[in-house]
Amino acid sequence: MSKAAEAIKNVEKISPKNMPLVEPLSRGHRACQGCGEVLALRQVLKAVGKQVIACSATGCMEIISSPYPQTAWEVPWIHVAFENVAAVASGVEAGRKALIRKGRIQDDNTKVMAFAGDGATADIGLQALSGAMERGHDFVYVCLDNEAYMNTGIQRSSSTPYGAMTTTSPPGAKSKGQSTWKKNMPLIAAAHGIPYVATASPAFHLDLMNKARKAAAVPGPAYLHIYSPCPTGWRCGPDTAIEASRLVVQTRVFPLFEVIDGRYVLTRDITKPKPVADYLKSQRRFAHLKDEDIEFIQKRVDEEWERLLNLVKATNPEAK
Ligand SMILES: Cc1ncc(C[n+]2csc(CCOP(=O)(O)OP(=O)(O)O)c2C)c(N)n1
Ligand code: SF4
Repeated sequence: MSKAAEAIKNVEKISPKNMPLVEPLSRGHRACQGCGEVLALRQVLKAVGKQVIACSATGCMEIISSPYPQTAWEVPWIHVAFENVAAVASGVEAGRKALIRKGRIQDDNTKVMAFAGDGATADIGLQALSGAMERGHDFVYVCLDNEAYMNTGIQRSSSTPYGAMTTTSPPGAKSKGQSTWKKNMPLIAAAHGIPYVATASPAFHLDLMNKARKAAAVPGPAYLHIYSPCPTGWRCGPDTAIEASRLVVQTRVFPLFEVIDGRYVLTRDITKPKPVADYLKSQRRFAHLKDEDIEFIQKRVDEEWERLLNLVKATNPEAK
């Protein structure tokens, strides 16, 4: 059995019956009403608990949780630059290891975790993240993907989906909105050969929380990529985050899967997918798209799903 699979085997599974009561991210933060990103963050922290040192890149979750002299964090927390959260988490983890080796502190299984938006992860902090994964630091990196640079006013990122309206990808006579396909960060993380990679969505909260627990349990780097609706930036009502989080999975736009020591596992098979149009039509950032644009997106989503199934087949030869 692989090292990650061995560690995951002993993780206590969260169910509605043993839902943790701990709230490492307290009430009273300043996220917008209906923010899906803060909900995802809360779910992760409830699952992992208080034995955490949190490193936060600049972005929405840092701004809304830490208006000095107040804080919503009930665990040790450090705010670092937009571009280097994985490097700082590496330093914290290496420092702890050295102190444990010298007998200066006890090894109490505290987990070092890094939290960052998609802009910090897929664009400006990618180099630091790649380095930390390659060096094999024992930490969990959580990308809270609201699909744009929200904190500074809804600019596109390389994780913004094709066709979406942002302030720097405005639709018009000569533009369909975002002109490139969303960067596949989970597969980029998996290509580093790290022990654990997973995608999650806050509508499937038990799945999300159990993946967070597994990520914290594996020795070495773990990467969690969490779909995080932003009603403010997506121009939607504050009651839309969960519905979007469900539809994105049911339409296969954002598949739920794990990569455990290189082995791809689909954690929710979508045998009867809803049309991608159902997902797109529920959000105003896609309101300008024409039928042919939606057809193009549907075709690409179908292709990406097939590609994922092929990865599952290729890495689970015993299941053939
Ligand atoms: C080097 C650098 N460039 C730009 C900024 C300004 N800045 C702060 S937060 C942010 C956007 C964050 O976007 P993302 O990481 O996607 O997180 P979100 O706010 O969407 O949660 C930007 C551009 C900065 N702090 N540092
Ligand atoms: S701008 Fe979006 S991601 Fe940021 S706090 Fe508001 S709803 Fe959440």
